[in-house]
Amino acid sequence: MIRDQDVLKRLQETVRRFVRERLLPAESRVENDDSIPAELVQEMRELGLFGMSIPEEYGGLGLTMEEEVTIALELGYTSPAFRSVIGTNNGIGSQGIIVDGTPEQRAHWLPRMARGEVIGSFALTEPDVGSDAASIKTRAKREDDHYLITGTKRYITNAPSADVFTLMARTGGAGADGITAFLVPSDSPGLTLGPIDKKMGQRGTRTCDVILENCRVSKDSVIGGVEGRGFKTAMKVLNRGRLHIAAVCVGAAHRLCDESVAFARNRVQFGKPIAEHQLVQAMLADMGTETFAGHCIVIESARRFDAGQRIIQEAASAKLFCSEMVGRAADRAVQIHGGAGYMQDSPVEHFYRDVRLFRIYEGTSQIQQIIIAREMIAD
Ligand code: COS
Repeated sequence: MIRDQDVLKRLQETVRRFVRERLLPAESRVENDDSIPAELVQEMRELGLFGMSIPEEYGGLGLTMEEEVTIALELGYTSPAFRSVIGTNNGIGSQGIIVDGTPEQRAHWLPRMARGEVIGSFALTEPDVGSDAASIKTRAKREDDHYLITGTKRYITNAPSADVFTLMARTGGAGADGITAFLVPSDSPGLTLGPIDKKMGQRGTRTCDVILENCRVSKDSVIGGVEGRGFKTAMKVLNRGRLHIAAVCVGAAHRLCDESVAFARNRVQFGKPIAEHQLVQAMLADMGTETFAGHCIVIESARRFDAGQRIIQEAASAKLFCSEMVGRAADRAVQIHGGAGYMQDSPVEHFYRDVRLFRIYEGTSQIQQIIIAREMIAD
């Protein structure tokens, strides 16, 4: 649902200009420095990008899902690391509080998250627990008016800069019902961070372990104030997150198309631009068609989300299709660029590595397939 076409169009144009004029020129700097320049983070704050999906009553832009994916499509056009800076505050780092938090938790955290003064992060994955999210081992033990949490969380996006974690820990027995979602401030006693991970791509995005040793948090830090609801909170957060990631994938595929067309029009082989060779045209056509298909699946799924429909299958389908699709687009883009595409100064080289993660995080392609099939069979 788009509430006001003109307002959204203005926001979209502003973000598009920001991406093309400010972020694109900084891509190689981010690759080399493995960090996002502070002045660009500040500009993102000023544009309100940290609070896109946070309700207006808490100082955010309160975008609907269709509006949010429209902006995510724009942000996806550049290095994914830029989107990651604001990604957790809009998605997995804030949505748990928005969908299941108490009024006090919302009032305490959301306004500062919306302004980008506080960074939220999401801690579900563990050294031995990835896809099988219901089997997490981190334990939270209640003692008087507080909990003591012990365990390790792994590959946690934005953990090095996070102020608060939406963190899943076991308060009950085995399985999904024994899991509780906590809001754990990063300065809680007993919480430390591991060294920053060295990754294949997405340079500029920081991930690391979050280590909890009898980490003490108040009893009021249970999201929604009720134990045993953490798994469902996590799943609801991921449904929305998967749609957002799908939009980012389509944005990246769009960029790969544009780079490939521009290169193919200029690169001359056998006496004419390679864009005039039919085998190159076939690759361009496949990229263009699949990008368009991804765009359609994202917009339609977002509309269904805004209409209040159950979109578990749609979100998984969008994530599956778009993350696999952008992988194929990146592969073709490198192929069209030939040797130049294999060089680090080519824009498509880092995308080739960056987009690989989309098929893994927020649920692997295989997990999305399981979710889709289960929904189809249950229907
Ligand atoms: N949305 C809303 N509710 C959901 C849900 C979803 N996407 N998926 C599961 N649930 C609910 C179920 O309806 C069930 O509720 P009831 O007990 O009321 O019936 C409950 O949660 C338990 O679900 P289920 O029995 O399906 O749990 P499983 O252990 O079989 O696991 C999968 C389900 C595989 C779908 C889940 O573990 C998953 O998504 N794994 C991937 C995790 C992931 O994305 N990790 C990436 C790291 S986070 S960046």
